[in-house]
Amino acid sequence: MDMAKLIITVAGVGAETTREAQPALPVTAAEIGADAARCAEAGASMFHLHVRDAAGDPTQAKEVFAAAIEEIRKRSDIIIQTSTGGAMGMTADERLQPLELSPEMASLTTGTANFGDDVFFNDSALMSEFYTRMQAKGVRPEFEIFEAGQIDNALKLLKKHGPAGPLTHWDFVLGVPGTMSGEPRNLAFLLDQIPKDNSTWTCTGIGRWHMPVTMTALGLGGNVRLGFEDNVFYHKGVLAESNAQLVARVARLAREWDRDCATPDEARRILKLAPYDT
Ligand code: KMH
Ligand code: ZN
Repeated sequence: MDMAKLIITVAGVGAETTREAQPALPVTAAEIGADAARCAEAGASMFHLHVRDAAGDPTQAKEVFAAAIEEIRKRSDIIIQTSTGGAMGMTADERLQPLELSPEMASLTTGTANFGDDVFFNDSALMSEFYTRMQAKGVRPEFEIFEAGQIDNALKLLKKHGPAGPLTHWDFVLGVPGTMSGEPRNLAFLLDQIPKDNSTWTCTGIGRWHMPVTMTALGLGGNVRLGFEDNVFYHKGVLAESNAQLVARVARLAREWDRDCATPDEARRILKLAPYDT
C-alpha cells in the first residue's frame, strides 16, 4: 500500500492542561513559538493553537493569539490551526476571536458533547455561525468529532452552506471521558461515515488512548494529532519531556513503515491549502 506522507498535528497547549500536570507545557508566546519550531523539526506539520493569558489561564483574546502566531512565524512555517473551542464556559463571541486573524485553519466541533464532568456546548446556531465565518474568511475548518452524530451535523453544514475549501478535513477526538473511546472499532465506524471523496482525516487519542489510536491510524493510512492538550505522558505514569518528544516517537514509528512525515508545505499540498507565503 502506498500511503501519503504523514501529517502530524501538535495540540501542544490546550485549555485544560496545567503546568502542575505537565511542567513542560508551553504557555507564553515565546514558549509556544519555540515549542512549535521544535515539533516541526521533529516531523510535525501543523500546530493546533490555544493560548494562555499572563496568569496562564486559557483565553481566546485575539491579541494573545497574534503574539503566539508571531513567535511561531519567526521560527517556523508550520501550519497554524487556531482553536475555536476555547475553554469550557466561554461564549461564542469569545471563541470566535482568533478567526479575525485569518489563520490558515481553525477547529470546529460540530455538536455538544460531554467533557468529563462538563458539557462542551455547540448548538446548531453556533455551528452555523462558526462555519460561515470561516467560509467568509477563507479559513479551512477542521471538524473535530467527539461523537458519531457530529459527523451528520458537519455534513448538514456542508449541504446547507456549501464547502469551505476543496477538501473537508476531519479530526476524530477519541477518549475524552463522556464521549467515544479510542477502540479501533470506533475509529473504523467513524471513518465509514465520512465522504470517501474529498476528505482528509486525522485522529487523536486522549490520555491512555494516545498510542492505541495513533497505531490504528498509522495502520489505516490516516494522520495523527498528539500533544499536551490531549496527553501528557510518554509511558504510563512517565511524563513526556516535551511535545517534540511525542512527535519524534510517532515520526520514528511511521518511518519504520516507510512512511515519511509531510513537511508543512507538503501538508499544505495534501490538504489543498494555499502555499506558505513568507
Ligand atoms: N477545550 C475544549 C473544551 C477545540 O480546540 O476546538 C475544546 C477544544 C476543542 O479544545
Ligand atoms: Zn483544542
